[in-house]
Amino acid sequence: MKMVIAIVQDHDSQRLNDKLTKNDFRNTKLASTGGFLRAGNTTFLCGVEDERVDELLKLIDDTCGNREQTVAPVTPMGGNADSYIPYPVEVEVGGATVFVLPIEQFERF
Ligand code: 2BA
Ligand code: 2BA
Repeated sequence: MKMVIAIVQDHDSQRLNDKLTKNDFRNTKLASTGGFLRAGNTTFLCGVEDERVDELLKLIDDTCGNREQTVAPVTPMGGNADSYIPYPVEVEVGGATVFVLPIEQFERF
């Protein structure tokens, strides 16, 4: 058995939760905060049999994979108009940070 820890964007968490439950991956969802951006993210703990780890990783990748998103320009309020980009730009958002740990013992009391 393995413990898969997946840190994902809040934006993806509901969809990931739905897919995990639908595919019979038992899981626990924690509200977490990234140390760098200090913004909220979501951490999933998922204890899973060894033979289903790859299936789980694929599900996380498919649900939370990086994607390009178009960000509309924001008109500068005063300040330096030289840096203003007057057209939408593509940025990369999403993705997941995943750790797979061995489980020494699993009990349900
Ligand atoms: P929940 O996911 O909200 O599940 C609550 C209870 O619902 C479970 O109790 C179990 O009796 C039932 N249940 C959950 N998923 C099921 C399914 N796919 N089919 C049938 N019954 C299901 P517990 O097994 O005692 O788990 C209590 C809580 O412990 C779970 O809350 C979850 O937060 C965590 N948990 C359990 N197994 C886990 C695992 N493999 N990985 C991560 N967290 C787990
Ligand atoms: P990611 O590398 O995709 O990480 C997203 C979130 O995953 C992180 O949020 C953190 O909560 C968690 N995480 C990533 N690596 C981890 C690790 N080794 N152990 C435990 N948790 C981990 P944030 O810390 O807020 O970081 C958000 C994004 O900022 C990161 O995205 C990365 O692109 C960037 N970043 C983080 N630290 C950086 C640094 N020291 N220098 C430059 N960019 C950094």
